[in-house]
Parts: sequence; C-alpha cells; structure tokens
Amino acid sequence: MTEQDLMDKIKIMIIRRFDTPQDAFNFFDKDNDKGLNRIELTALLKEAGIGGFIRSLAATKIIHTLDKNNDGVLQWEELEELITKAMR
Ligand SMILES: [Ca+2]
Ligand SMILES: [Ca+2]
Repeated sequence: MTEQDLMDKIKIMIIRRFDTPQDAFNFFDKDNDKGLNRIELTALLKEAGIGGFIRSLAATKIIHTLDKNNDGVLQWEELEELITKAMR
C-alpha cells in the first residue's frame, strides 16, 4: 500500500463519517488530551479499513514523521497539513 492509498482511505472514511476532518480528530481523541496517541491513531486507521500489519507499521511511521514536538502524540496542528492535503 502506498502513502497515497493510505491517504485516500483516510479521506474516504472522514468524508463518509464526519462533517469535517477536525470532527474526526475529536472523535478519535478518546481521552480528550487534544492529541492522537498510537492507540487512537491505530483506531482511526482501522476505521479507514487499513489491515492489521500495515496498520501497525503505518501508525508508527505517521507518528514518527509528524510528531514535531516528540511527545508521542499527534496534536491537531501536527496532523492538519497532512489531512488538509489529503482532503483536496
Ligand atoms: Ca488522545
Ligand atoms: Ca506531538
């Protein structure tokens, strides 16, 4: 699965289930700490139909790439650019 496939799946899931990407972010932020940890991000990828092994790799890679302040959690500000790009 390429990065583009991954982004397309996330995009389709967000469009189907949520009004805005921020709504999706808030939904998956189960502990309301204003960030998606690995478990919350994995749930998002699962909802987008991304299968087990790839899902785990993708979650690790996404956090590694986007977690600019290195707290292990993706704040909305860290995800925003990627999601906004995906939604175009
Ligand atoms: Ca959270
Ligand atoms: Ca972070």
